[in-house]
Amino acid sequence: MEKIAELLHQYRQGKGLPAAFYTSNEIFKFDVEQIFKKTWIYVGVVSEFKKKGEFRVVQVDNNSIILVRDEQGDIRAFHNSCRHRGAQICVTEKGNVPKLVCPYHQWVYGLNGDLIYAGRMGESFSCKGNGLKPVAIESIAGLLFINLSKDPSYADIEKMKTDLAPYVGFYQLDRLKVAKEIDIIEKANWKLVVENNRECYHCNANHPELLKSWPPFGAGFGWPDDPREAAAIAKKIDEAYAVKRPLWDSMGMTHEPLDLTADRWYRAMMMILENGALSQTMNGELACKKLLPGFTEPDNSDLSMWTHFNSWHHFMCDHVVTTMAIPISESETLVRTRWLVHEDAQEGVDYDLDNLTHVWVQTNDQDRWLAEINHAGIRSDAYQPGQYSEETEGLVMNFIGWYIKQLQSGI
Ligand code: 3BY
Ligand code: FES
Ligand code: FE
Repeated sequence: MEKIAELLHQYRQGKGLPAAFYTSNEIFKFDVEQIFKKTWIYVGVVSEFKKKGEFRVVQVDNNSIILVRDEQGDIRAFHNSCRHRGAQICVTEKGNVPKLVCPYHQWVYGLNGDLIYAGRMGESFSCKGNGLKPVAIESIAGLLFINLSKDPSYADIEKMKTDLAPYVGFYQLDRLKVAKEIDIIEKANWKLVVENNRECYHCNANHPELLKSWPPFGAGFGWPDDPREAAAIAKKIDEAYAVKRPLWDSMGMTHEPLDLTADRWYRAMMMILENGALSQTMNGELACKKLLPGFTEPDNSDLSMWTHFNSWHHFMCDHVVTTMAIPISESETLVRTRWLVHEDAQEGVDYDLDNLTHVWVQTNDQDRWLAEINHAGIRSDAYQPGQYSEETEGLVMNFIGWYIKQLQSGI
């Protein structure tokens, strides 16, 4: 604790963190207690749970969590630890079950977590009071967030719901399906994974596939050096938005930019895809011929959303790409990406999986490599925190500021 207080003291606003924040196991443990077990973590999307009994298991540090759609259609979260002798109940990562049955001595739990059967326990034993321990779970128009704290901050998630649900709601996530899910494990501290995600300073040199459709200027991603050129581009962007806004309004889309503030730890921005692209594909054409339920015509918009600390999303007219980062250790981070399409879209007819996933498979791999060389370089004796760029790394600075604030509250 003293060490962390001392390190926090060394931290200078506007610069990166001292190396130990990225490399020390002791600080990782502190991150676990102060952040992963206190804040709302993005863990999944309603589109994964089509039927009742459909479940997913997600690991957050030592806790295995079951997410399951119950009889009423609600998605619940429970600790994956039997109330008998503690065994894990769900031992596969996903599946569909009528009840949750512990493999050890077959105690049976309902999908609402209640213990409903325990054999040979004698008359004095009561199932009541032996239900699975619940975990707080909230849905932001279908994006699922859990909180492992015994006393979660509902004010935080309610504010986020009010702010973000209008943006996300348009995309009707309950009418989409997961076409593909891919996990990668990055050999980098989770904060480097997030820092990399919060800037596009690295994009021009590293993301050729993304840049086929990604607007290369504006909105914190940097401007050309020549002020006249920058002004001309800004004018072009303004004109493009002036044309799109009334159209989005008429479709009922929420599209005003929602910026980070001192107490807003998430951000939404409606982007207009570049080069005439309608979707984040290599040729800019739709990745899925069946448009998402809210669209009758193709549209070149990309609602981009980022939440501290662990998610980023792109909502387009034909598919959604949604990503979560879950820290594993001080030097490993799970990055799980899902591609969602209309639930009635057919693979091979409406979409080709390789075409649908190509841009973000490549982009994620490039970002993995960047986070890994960043982590490896920080381990050098010569590393000292360098200065962030005000123009292009403002969102990184905001994330680091948020991180420091979370740590300070625990000291
Ligand atoms: O789109 C993303 O999620 C991030 C933000 C900026 C760069 N990058 C690819
Ligand atoms: Fe689950 Fe015994 S540990 S039934
Ligand atoms: Fe990137």
